Amino acid sequence: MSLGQRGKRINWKWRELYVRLLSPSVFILRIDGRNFTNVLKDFEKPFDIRFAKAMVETCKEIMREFNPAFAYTFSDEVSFLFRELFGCRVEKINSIIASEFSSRLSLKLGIPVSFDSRIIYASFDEISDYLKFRQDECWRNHINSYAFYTLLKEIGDRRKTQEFLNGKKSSEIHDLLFERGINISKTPAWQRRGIMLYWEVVELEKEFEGRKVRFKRRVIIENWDLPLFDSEEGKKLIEKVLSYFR
Ligand SMILES: Nc1nc2c(ncn2[C@@H]2O[C@H](COP(=O)(O)OP(=O)(O)OP(=O)(O)O)[C@@H](O)[C@H]2O)c(=O)[nH]1
Ligand SMILES: [Mg+2]
Repeated sequence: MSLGQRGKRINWKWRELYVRLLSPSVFILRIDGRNFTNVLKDFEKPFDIRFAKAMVETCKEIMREFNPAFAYTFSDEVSFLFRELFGCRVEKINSIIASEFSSRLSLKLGIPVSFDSRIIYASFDEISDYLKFRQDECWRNHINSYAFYTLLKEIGDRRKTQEFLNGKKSSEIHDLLFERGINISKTPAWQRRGIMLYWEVVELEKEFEGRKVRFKRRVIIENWDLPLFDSEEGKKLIEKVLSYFR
């Protein structure tokens, strides 16, 4: 307790107004890189496999440390599905996951990076719809990035390139790129649909004192060749991934 400006006693603990803000017990958390347009200016455009691999490796470390059911990533964002983290304290969850991710990725890239973080409420049955929402964004981001960087080479000015593309339909962009030798429906699946990491139980066999011993182990699967989340195959995959928390 200390004396404030008008001589009133202030209990500074009470001014931690947001400490009681709580998350649901199961929640989605999405982080997004701050100013990555500039941070990644020396990386290959529109997609750099080295950056994608660094993101995936960092997701794996977060999965081992905090045990989410999945991580779904594209561009500079990741969505996780967590259960009961830090007594559901929103400030703690957002700040710790963002800083763990940022510091681990900074070490891999050799440049300082930071991420913002938000919690998204979704009931269990709504999670597949959320994933479809992010996968649609991945597809839009993929088309726009290819179009932007391909046309920037011709136009030479970022603002003019963006103005030229504004309001163009995706079929028009498809044709523009096709004329320039890029078929955006044939680019690598991870660029079009994102990358998902999740747990799977595998059975392994080892020699132990001359005898074969079978045992089960939880491993992280990296899926760089995802189906569309709203296809039959996609729905089955999500069902399997969510069974980790059921
Ligand atoms: N060069 C390069 N850039 C990438 C890659 N992946 C994502 N980006 C860039 O990262 C940026 C992500 O978009 P945003 O999150 O909307 O933009 P931002 O600059 O991070 O801005 P804020 O998130 O608002 O701070 C885009 O400009 C992408 O082009 C990559 O593999 N290579
Ligand atoms: Mg960003």
